[in-house]
Amino acid sequence: MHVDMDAFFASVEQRDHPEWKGKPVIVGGALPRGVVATASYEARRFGVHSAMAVSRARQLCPQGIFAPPRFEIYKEVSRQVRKIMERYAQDIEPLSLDEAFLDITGMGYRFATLGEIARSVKADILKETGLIASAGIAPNKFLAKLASDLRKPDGICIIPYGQEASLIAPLPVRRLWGVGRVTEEKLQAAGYRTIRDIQTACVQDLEKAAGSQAAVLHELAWGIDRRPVQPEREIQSIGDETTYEQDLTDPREIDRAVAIHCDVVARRLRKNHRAAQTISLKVRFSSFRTVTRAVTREDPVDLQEEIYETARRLMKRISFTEGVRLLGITASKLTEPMEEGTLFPDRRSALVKAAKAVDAIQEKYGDTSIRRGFWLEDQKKE
Ligand code: TTP
Ligand code: MG
Repeated sequence: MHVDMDAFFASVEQRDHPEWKGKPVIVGGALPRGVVATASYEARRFGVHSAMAVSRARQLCPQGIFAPPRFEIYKEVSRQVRKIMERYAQDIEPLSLDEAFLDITGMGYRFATLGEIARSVKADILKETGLIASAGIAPNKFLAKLASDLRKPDGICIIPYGQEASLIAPLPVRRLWGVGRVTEEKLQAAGYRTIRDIQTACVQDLEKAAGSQAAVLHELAWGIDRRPVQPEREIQSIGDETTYEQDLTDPREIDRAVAIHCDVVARRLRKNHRAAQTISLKVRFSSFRTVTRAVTREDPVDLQEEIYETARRLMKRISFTEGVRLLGITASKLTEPMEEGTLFPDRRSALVKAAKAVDAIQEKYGDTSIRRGFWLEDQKKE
């Protein structure tokens, strides 16, 4: 089953501003050159759609209500919807804030019909969030997503086993998963307009228009898609450890190694949008004696400075009487990152900004493009 919220951001705004119900609402960037994130169905009638310049939307729909996005609220609703979905499926694969695949294989024992499952999910979402979703149920992901879109808004569409190929045959080729504007144009130029045209084509001919995509498109056209629902498994911990080629004996070197592990762990936490309440330090000495010390903090952390400060406290609880063979830092008891400015607002928000800037640079130019100072000595040696 694929569940997708109708005009998601705009519907949330209409829910929270009841006077906007039934009116064209356009959610988009507040800047003059911003684009439309989404438009209510009332606004879509004027030709307004996602990714259109807000200025263009104003021309098409001068009476529209233009609202800036409130991502925190949308994320919260998304979490609520996710919780509802969890009642219906163990394996859930979110695609974005407002849509997900649910593997409902085997749910038949709780519901008399497939339609019943879809109605029940939609009813729960409406009751608990005040919002409307559309649902599609089909033998695979490609068809379920296509189905949820077919009867939008407030739609339920079921593609039963055996009817896959015939039901989608009349639809335009653009409905095939992976066919964007470019491929669509190529296919049309070669005379393929509907999915039926792809079904009846031979793969060799199709290759001339669609290249390496041809075989996949041919299968999709017949309603075949073998991709499984891939649930996000919650990560329980994030750790980083190194066994050193030569045992570390210099306290400054040990300290620096800990700082580096903290940096790696902090970055991975931020990348996964997680923060940790428990930090543990593992030390293995030359004799293979291994000690682990952990501390659980009240405030979840995701900055190197915070994790390092915690690790330093843990180090004080260990007596370093021999060489260090292995060092590791692990972050666990993972939760949502702290809201900005909750604690030590000024200092922390400066650190958060710095961390975000470094993350962005490393993301774009690679890990070694920018490093915190404590990494430096290593490179000098090299
Ligand atoms: P969609 O599900 O594509 O659109 P929608 O929910 O607004 O409308 P529909 O009823 O057709 O499903 O996207 C979900 C949200 O993601 C949407 O409300 C706003 C956001 N979004 C953008 O910010 N930019 C975009 O280009 C698109 C397509 C969506
Ligand atoms: Mg949607």
